[in-house]
Amino acid sequence: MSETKLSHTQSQLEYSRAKQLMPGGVNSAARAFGAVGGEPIVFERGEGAYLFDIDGNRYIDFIGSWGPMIFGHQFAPVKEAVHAAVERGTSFGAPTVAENELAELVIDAVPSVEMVRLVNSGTEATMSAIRLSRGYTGRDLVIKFSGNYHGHVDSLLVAAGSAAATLGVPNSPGVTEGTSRDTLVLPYNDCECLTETFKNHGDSIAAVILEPVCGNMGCVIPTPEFLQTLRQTTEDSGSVLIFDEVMCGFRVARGGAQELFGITPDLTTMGKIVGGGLPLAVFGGKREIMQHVLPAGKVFQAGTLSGNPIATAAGIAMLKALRDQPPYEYLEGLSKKLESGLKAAAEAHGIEHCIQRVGSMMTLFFQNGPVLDWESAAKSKTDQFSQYFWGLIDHGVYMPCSQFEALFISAAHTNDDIEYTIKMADRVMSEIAN
Ligand code: KE4
Repeated sequence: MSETKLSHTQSQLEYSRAKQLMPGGVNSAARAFGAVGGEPIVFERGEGAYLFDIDGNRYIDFIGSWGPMIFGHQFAPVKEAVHAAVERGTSFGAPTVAENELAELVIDAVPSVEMVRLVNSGTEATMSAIRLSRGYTGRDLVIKFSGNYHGHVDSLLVAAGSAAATLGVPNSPGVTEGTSRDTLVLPYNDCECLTETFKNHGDSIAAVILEPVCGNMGCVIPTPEFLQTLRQTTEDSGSVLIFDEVMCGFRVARGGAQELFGITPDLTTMGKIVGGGLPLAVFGGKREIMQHVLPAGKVFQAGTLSGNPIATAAGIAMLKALRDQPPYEYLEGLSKKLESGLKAAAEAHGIEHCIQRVGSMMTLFFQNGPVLDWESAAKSKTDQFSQYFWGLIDHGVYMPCSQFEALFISAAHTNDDIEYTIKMADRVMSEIAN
């Protein structure tokens, strides 16, 4: 169901214009509402916990630009830092002090990171981390997990083959057999399959990459045993363990999932929050590995706008705020309240549900759960999710536009916002139930 009672006249006009200019009228597929039907809403501005569309509707925003807005939109320290930086020029293509400052703040926050390289997107970070792992180990194979998304890196746009632990098959036109041949796709949280794969391929595996808290199949949490097995098997075989913390980094804790779970990866990719909403991401980790990146080492990596003055200014302001006024306790209180409120609403109307949450990222699955991997996530009733999504839109609440995403709460959200959201969710759930 994608009809909505709010007026979206201007949005519809702008969106039909956009569809003539850009594929699907968007600059990222995730925004096109493909998973919920209907047409995307066109926004004019964000302020704190709210988004305002071009028809003048206000929404409580639970996407937060897919993660970066942990302090809400127009966070003053970031805004001021960006304005000041613009006065000094937007890009020099040469070293600046700000890059050193941001690098030190990342290293200070994330336990396993001794050295970093700044890039422009999460995709660039994971692509570079994979290349570095292959260059460092001299091996070809990379393991990823079904339901994990690491950006549109050719070698990671790979679906699981027919049986588990088979060589991947391209899951996008344009990705060649050759590119996917070196990628193994395993089920998430499956220790046996992981151990078996290392037994069969161990000394050809360059790296394992995973979301240490998943957001891209909805919020799926690794079991402690899975994390330990990952660390042990990669250590034993000399493979690189890459935590893709582009989404959960600085989100679930200042030091990310690795701080929360006490597991130390070899490399970490970070994005979203670290750039304060500007195009900036990071890959980093053990100095011994990072020293292989050109020009210190031989693994090629470069980028015109990497570490540019505006994005680094935003990132510095963001990481200083996370260090000096950590929002995590406040976020935990609001997130717990939202989780229990949504649970109560679903229970009250007999809707099958399972809520999975780590800190201020969570997913309401329309099924009984538990959701441990892609196979179980895929059992969710996505039609009910679409009804829930559009029903909330009508009440001015903007949830992630897919069952297989996580929602994010920010430090700009208030108790009132959460209570209102729960109330509206209760109304929408009663409509779904009848
Ligand atoms: P970007 O290239 O979009 O900056 O980052 C790719 C990426 C890498 N790793 C993880 C764990 C990610 O979640 C992402 C991007 N996340 C999606 C949301 N599921 C971004 C939204 C979009 O693609 O527009």
